[in-house]
Amino acid sequence: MLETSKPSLREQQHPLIHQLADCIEAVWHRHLELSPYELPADLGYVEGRLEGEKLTIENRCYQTPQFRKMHMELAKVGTMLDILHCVMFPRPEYGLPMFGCDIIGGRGQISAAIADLSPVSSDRTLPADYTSALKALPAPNFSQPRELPEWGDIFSEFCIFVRPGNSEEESQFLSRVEGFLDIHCQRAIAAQPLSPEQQERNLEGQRYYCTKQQQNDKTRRVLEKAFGAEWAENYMTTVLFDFV
Ligand code: BLA
Repeated sequence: MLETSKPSLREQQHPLIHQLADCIEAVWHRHLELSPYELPADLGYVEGRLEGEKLTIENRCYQTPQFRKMHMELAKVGTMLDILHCVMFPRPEYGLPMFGCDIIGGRGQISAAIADLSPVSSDRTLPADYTSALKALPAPNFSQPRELPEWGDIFSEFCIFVRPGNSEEESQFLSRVEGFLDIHCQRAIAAQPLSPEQQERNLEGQRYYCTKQQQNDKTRRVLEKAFGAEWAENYMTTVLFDFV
């Protein structure tokens, strides 16, 4: 019998989401030694209903010697909502920032595209080699920047949060995220383990980052409406933004 594998959700999503999902995986495979990461039981692939439409969530998750968890999630609610969510959680042994990206679209238009390398050090600044590499990327030029929410103090000066105005801006977003990922993976491979005291401070920084992200009411509301408050709380604290 012919083995047919289920087509990935990205085939049905906005082209920017599809391209970025492919790009993230390509960069990960290019630079890193990936092993599987098991998500909590039953949370790899999830279906629910939201306002009469089917909500589908598809998760991919890996780990490497440098990252304890690299998570990419694709979600789709009928034709209403298309989502890509991605976070790379570094192992605390290394002084690496958090890569995070979220793209939200609906009815053919992206309303929010955000990406950052967010510091976790106690002075809340990025390592100097990150800063210089990020400054060397082409300067971003977007016509519709968006304002960060109150909890957004976790993001760096390099964070981009925009509504892409046209296909040129969509490509620009894609290139910039690829730039972030290349810089991040190259530095991760070269990273050296830190002292136990510094490791503890990195963990503090990761906890702060996750606690703030858990305050994103827009994410919570979508999950609550489809799956209920308890499920949403569990998903946000064990799959999206867990910490140790
Ligand atoms: C915004 N996130 C949003 C929005 C929705 C979601 C519906 C509002 C879009 C808009 O205002 O146009 C929903 N995002 C989700 C859902 C999931 C998700 C349901 O990931 C998962 C299933 N969010 C992240 C990460 C970052 C992030 C990693 O998950 C950043 C690195 C940021 N999302 C983020 C920010 C906003 C947002 C800053 C805007 C919040 C606001 O304006 O209040």
